[in-house]
Amino acid sequence: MDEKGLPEEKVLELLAEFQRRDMTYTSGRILGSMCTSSHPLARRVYCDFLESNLGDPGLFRGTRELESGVIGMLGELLSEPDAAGHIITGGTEANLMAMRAARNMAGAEKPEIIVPKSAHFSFRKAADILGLRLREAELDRDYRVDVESVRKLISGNTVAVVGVAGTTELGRIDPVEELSEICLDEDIHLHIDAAFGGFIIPFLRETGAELPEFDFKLQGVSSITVDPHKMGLAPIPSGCILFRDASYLDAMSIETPYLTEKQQSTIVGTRTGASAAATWAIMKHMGREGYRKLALRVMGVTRRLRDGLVELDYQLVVEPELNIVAFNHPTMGPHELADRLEELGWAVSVSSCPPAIRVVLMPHIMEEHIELLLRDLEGIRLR
Ligand code: 0PR
Repeated sequence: MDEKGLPEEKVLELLAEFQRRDMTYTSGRILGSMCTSSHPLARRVYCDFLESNLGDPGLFRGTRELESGVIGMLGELLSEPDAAGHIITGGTEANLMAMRAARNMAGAEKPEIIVPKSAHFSFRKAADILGLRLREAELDRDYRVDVESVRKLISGNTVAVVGVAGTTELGRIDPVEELSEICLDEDIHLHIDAAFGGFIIPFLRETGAELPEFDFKLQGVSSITVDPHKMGLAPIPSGCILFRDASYLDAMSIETPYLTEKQQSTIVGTRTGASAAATWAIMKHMGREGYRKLALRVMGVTRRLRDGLVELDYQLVVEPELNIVAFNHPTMGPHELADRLEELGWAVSVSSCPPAIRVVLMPHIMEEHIELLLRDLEGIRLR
């Protein structure tokens, strides 16, 4: 640190230089992210609530009510209006909390969790932090978890089974109904990672799309991760963990002797209320109708990309169910294709299972961006 401070103007000037090196969502060039431009209303509210601290909620009673309000709205959306939970930093923290609750409730000697091979890497972190053995279930030909494989991995030490509603790489939805039945029979915590899918599957279903059930309507589901900072249009960080009832939060609550709340179940102590306020604002502003329209729009853009790729003889990994398209060049490997696209200014990501170029059609990707991308992909095909 320098001895003397700089004038504000100078600091801002320096920062602008750094920020110019960042990519922007609005350029339409970020094709592999699950985050997107946040709504101007959400940004404004975020700044307004910057100083609130939900780690000491008795001081910020209004903001605490906003957090409860979001939990209520999301609980209702996911078929359990009395669900309990918190607004936290994102899917990683939500999955960690779910695994912690499941472990504490079960009390197994050598706790194990069963996750699909397609599960997000946050479960590896959770297993490491919580001392859980991670068992990976196989996928079927459609890249959904193979239910028989899950069944075979269940043992007396299993404390949780995880299903994914909207996998990170391909946007697949696991057969949650069958997982729910197994977990009810075996009395095992079933956690659904709908970090990505939670803000789009329910709305697509409302428009008549034939997508499977994945939420608390299925009695075996104990907890759900859903991230407002993905398809919910909330600013980063905003994740949400929902439990069927408050007993799961009690199972991991710690006494907090001198704070305004006497028990705390979140991992983080001092934590911003800005995320909860901004998420509340955007959900109130969008309403179900707004999210339905958004879901239909991104699926339209997804279809345009899918059709264009097929016309150009690129190979789709699977028919997209949600707004993620994974594909391959008929001869060139995905890493080489990713490099070519990068040279042309596109930031794509490469999936691992199977290796393919993966494009997430987030709300910042417009039809015109896809037309440009397809033109570049055509150029690559002709070379
Ligand atoms: N669960 C699922 C199904 C996810 O896809 C993700 C993140 C998480 C949990 C973890 O969420 P947080 O990252 O909020 O903790 N999926 C993306 C991924 O890891 C996140 C992402 C977002 C990656 C933007 C890149 C990027 O530019 O691929």
